[in-house]
Amino acid sequence: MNADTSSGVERFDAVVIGAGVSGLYQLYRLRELGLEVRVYERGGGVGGTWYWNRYPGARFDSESYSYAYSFSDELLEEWEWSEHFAAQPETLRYLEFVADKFELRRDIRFDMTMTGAHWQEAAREWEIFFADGSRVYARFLITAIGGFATPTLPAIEGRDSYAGEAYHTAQWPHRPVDFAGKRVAVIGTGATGVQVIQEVAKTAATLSVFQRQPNWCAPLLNRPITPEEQRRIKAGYKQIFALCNETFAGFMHQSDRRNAVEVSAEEREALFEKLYGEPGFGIWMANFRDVMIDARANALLSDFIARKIRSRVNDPAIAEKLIPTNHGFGTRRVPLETNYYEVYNQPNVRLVDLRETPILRMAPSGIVTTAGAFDFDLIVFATGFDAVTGGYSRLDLRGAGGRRLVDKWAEGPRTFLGLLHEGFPNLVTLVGPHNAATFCNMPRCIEQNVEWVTRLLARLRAQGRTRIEPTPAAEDEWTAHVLDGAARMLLTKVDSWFNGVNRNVAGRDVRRFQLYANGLPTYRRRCEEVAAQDYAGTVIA
Ligand code: NA7
Repeated sequence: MNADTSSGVERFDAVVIGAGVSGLYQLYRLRELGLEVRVYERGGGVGGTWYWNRYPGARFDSESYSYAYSFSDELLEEWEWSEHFAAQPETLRYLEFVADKFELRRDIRFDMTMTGAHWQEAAREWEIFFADGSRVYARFLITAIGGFATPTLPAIEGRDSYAGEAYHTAQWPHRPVDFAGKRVAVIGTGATGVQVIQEVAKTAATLSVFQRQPNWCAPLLNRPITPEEQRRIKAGYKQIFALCNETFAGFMHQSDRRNAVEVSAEEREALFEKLYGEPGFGIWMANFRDVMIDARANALLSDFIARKIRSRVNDPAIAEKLIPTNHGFGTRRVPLETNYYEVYNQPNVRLVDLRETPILRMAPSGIVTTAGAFDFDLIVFATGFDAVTGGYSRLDLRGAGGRRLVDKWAEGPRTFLGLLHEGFPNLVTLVGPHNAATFCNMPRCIEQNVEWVTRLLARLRAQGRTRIEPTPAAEDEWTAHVLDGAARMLLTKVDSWFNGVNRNVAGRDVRRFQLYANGLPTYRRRCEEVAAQDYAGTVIA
């Protein structure tokens, strides 16, 4: 099976959708295997998430060196990160460097938006459609669209009537946007909103933050990497990746074996204080092991963070508005911040609490709340994404017998390993729902995903097999494993994109867990067991 262009129709062994972190690596591996692979990318360049999210302040919450690809010693040696938590332009440069180094671009077609794909049973291939009207065929369809392919604008009456400058953070212009002297509004206070607010506050004449719900934020504590640290990082890559692979979510932070509710108040406070003073996700990932499971433990941690917020915000009334009351620390994605709380001490910054004064509508000059009309020169929508399954619900994906993926997932995702799909032969979803990569220091899980898929395709090829599909029983078992594991976590009791809730999208107001919360080591072990048993749970033909 090769790329067949003789009839004017392009046929591939595998088509990969997306040229972000996972698509680039999948291309590299499948090409190495000798397959004919083509990547189609919606954007004008490589980078995926890091191509689109160019808003000021966009930056890693993962230690840069823990986010790097681990597969090439040469690449690890050549690339130098400048900061412990690199900003978006540097990450994009890194991914461009990777694409150049491994000559990946020759197999990528840019500005190509996939609109759907239909499985053709007789030919055992996917017919794949694009927005420009073209189509190609592939034995395997591998989606590498990430979890944040679909930005969502707020469902506010009159939104499009606003006549000033307005940008969603994930559709940011490629030219610099100047805030100086402008009256700026930011809607949204998730991980993105927090990053962008910190930047805008530096230069805007006025900044109004429209907050519907506060999130629990913690210090990032970023700084440049010194030459000595650079040497140590390069010498220690093996240990860094080994550590990440042992941890729950692939970060360099191993959880504490103790329970918060069992130690003394002094011991508890000491660990909270230590972690709050350390860079990165330690406060979330290296905390007492019960804080994400036991509501009492979580309340102790939340109380500690609340005290920190009160100590950083001058106006006590504003501090209270910034403290979440409807969910505990870490039960939604924790935004990491740099002087975020201090922003609210600035005279040019105003917090608009939408629980007290909801938005009524948007008008040509700005935003109207129950407290009155506010005029703006520029509005930033940091309103998030139709995350994870949302990227799939906009695709016309039809499997065997014309069955639609959106129908299959109508009551929530059902998958095998978050990678394979009953009724959708030869469809592989990297970073798919119910896949560990959705709750992970992404590249750590992405490398696992890609390497597992590569081994599978090598096995099929070696034995001349052309079709794989998981059994309904295997999917049932996997879905139960995912949901049972999640049920013990406090994060399933809260509205967030983790649970597929996005009130800007019709039908997305019911909690349906779409991540994987049993941890990377368990996920890896389960995937290894399936492979070791010659892909038990699938039918190969
Ligand atoms: P998030 O985490 O989904 O945050 C979106 C924010 O926008 C959040 O504060 C929302 O408030 C707010 N929002 C959404 N719609 C509205 C409307 N209609 N009115 C007012 N406010 C609204 O997205 P992010 O981009 O910050 O982060 C996504 C992931 O990207 C992140 O977790 C990282 O892993 C990378 P709400 O909380 O729903 O009340």
